[in-house]
Formats: sequence, C-alpha cells, structure tokens
Amino acid sequence: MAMTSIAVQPEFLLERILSLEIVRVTERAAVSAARFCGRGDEIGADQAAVDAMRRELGKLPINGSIVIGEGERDEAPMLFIGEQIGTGNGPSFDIAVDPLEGTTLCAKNMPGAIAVIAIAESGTLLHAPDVYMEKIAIGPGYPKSVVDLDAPVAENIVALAKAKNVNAAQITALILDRPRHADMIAAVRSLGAAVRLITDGDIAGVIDTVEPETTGIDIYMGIGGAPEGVLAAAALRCIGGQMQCRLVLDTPEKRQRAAKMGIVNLKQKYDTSDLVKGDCLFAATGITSGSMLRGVQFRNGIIETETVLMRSVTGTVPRIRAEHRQRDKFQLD
Ligand code: VTB
Repeated sequence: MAMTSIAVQPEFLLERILSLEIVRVTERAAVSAARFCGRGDEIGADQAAVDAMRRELGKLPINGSIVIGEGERDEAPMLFIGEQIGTGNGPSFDIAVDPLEGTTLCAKNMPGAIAVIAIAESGTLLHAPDVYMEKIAIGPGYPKSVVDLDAPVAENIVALAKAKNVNAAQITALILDRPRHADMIAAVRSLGAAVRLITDGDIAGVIDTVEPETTGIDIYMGIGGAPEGVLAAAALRCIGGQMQCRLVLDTPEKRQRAAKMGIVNLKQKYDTSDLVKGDCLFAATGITSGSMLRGVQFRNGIIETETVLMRSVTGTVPRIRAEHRQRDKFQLD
C-alpha cells in the first residue's frame, strides 16, 4: 500500500494512518502472548509476542527504527535496538516496543500484562540502554516540578499533598515491590500515606497517576526499567502528567553502553519532553485483565481484545474493544 495513495495530508500521517495500524500491532502481540497466560512459560510467552509484533511491524509502510526494543543487538535476535523495521517505503519513525510488558504476570496469569508500542517522529525518542531508571511521576494539573526526583521521599509526598490540597495521609504512592525500595516505602508510610505495591508493570503504574480519581494513585516512584520509562513517557506526552527520570549507570560497562547510544551526560535528569521530544502515538493492548485494560478473551471462536490508543497531537484516547472472527490472521498454531 503506497502512502501517497491515501488522501491524508503529510502532517496528519502519524496520527491518522498509523494510529489504526499500531493497534493491529499490539493486538497481534497480545493475542499471541495470551495463549501462554498461566502456563508458567515466560520465554515462550515473550517469544510469541515478539514474533507477532515483529511480523505486523514489518508490514507497516514506514522506515522504522527500533529505539527501545528487546535488548541490544547482541542479545536479541528480533526487535533489537537499532533494527530497521517496516517496508522501508515511507516516512521515518522511531519506535519503542515492549511486546510483553509483565512477562511474569502473563506466565502466572496475574493482572496487568500488556503489549505496548510507541511511535514518534524520527530522532525524538531517547535511545536508552536496557538498564534501570529512577523514576517519579504524577498526574496533570500540578505546578511544574512540584515533586523532584532528587528531593527526599517525604518532602515529595508533603509537597504533592499540599498542591492537591489534602493531608499527606490521603496520598497513595505506587511502588514496585522490590527490596531496593524498602526505605522509600517506609518513608511514605511514616507520613501516614499509603503505598500500593505492584510486582511488575510500571508502564501502567506511571499511567495510573494520570487519573487518580479512578485509580486511587497519586504518585509513582522508584527504580524500574529504562525501556519502560521511555514508553511511559510517551503515554504521558499524550495524556498529560509529569515525569522525571535518570538512568542508573552504576558500572563502567553500563556507562559504556549508554555512551555508545549517544548519551553524553550520564547523570542527566530527564523529564517527559527529554524522553520523547516530539509528537507520538502510544498503544497498549491488554493480555491479562488489569486496572487499565481487559485481557484477551478466547470464546466461541471469537477473540476479544481491548486496546488503548493515545495521540499527543490531539490528546484523544480511543479505547478499541475488538471482536476478531478471523482467527487465521493471528497465525496461532
Ligand atoms: C519494571 C516493571 C517491568 O521490570 O520495569 C521491572 O515495570 C524492573 O526490573 O514489568 P526488575 O524486575 O529487575 O525489578 C519488569 O518487572 C519487567 O521485567
């Protein structure tokens, strides 16, 4: 399909055409991974999601470059950082993917596994190595920098409560349940504030801060994966909210990898617009049902998916619940 045959002005290409295309990409990955839900096979689930996503991405009429993927070239055969993707016939885009965010959630059939993608103008996504990242995120409507990645935890909670016009005890922080966060969790609780712990899935965790009335989450804090950080930033770029991050480059080897990817200031504190510098699209399809998305349902020959799509240009967030009757298109065995 030649892009020129479609009557859309070039400036709307990203938004109008690719938005539906990327829904298909995450749907396919989610359905393929969903067949592994609860089977205890993390590797099989991930491979299925990667294969399906790679197959669909290959059909897109773009010059895509994987900026956030399955890993660095030497460790990932598919969707590795730097891989060129798409038909090669069309506009250039940076692509960030996490075909199966929450591999363990899927293998154990626990809530919140999702298939995720973000597409942005070429050269606008941070090329982050697959290392840890310190993160702090809050929803929209607060003054800029009301919380700060480098401020003490208690100070951030108190500042956020003040800006929200509530007591610190009414704040809920979402934190990955890891030993490395023990002090952070204690600091939040020492103010009487609540912590909601998650075992995995901090892309959804960051997104949860955008609608505190619905999710009950005011702030996300802690150390998670850098790839997940860039993907979460793409979502916030579309739907609002603030995020600050810093790569954790605690060994010479990691610093070298970061430098190789063009990161000059290894201690840089990034905000959303440093991680995603231009317009972007973000899509996520549920694999297992979670707070954000319903998981894939297989019933009576119909496969049901739910996808959330976000566009930075308009801030529009369609939710697409699809009933798929043509099972063949998923190439399931
Ligand atoms: C988080 C979480 C992911 O990795 O980024 C986490 O969002 C960080 O790594 O779902 P550790 O598990 O090593 O703490 C995931 O759990 C994916 O593996």
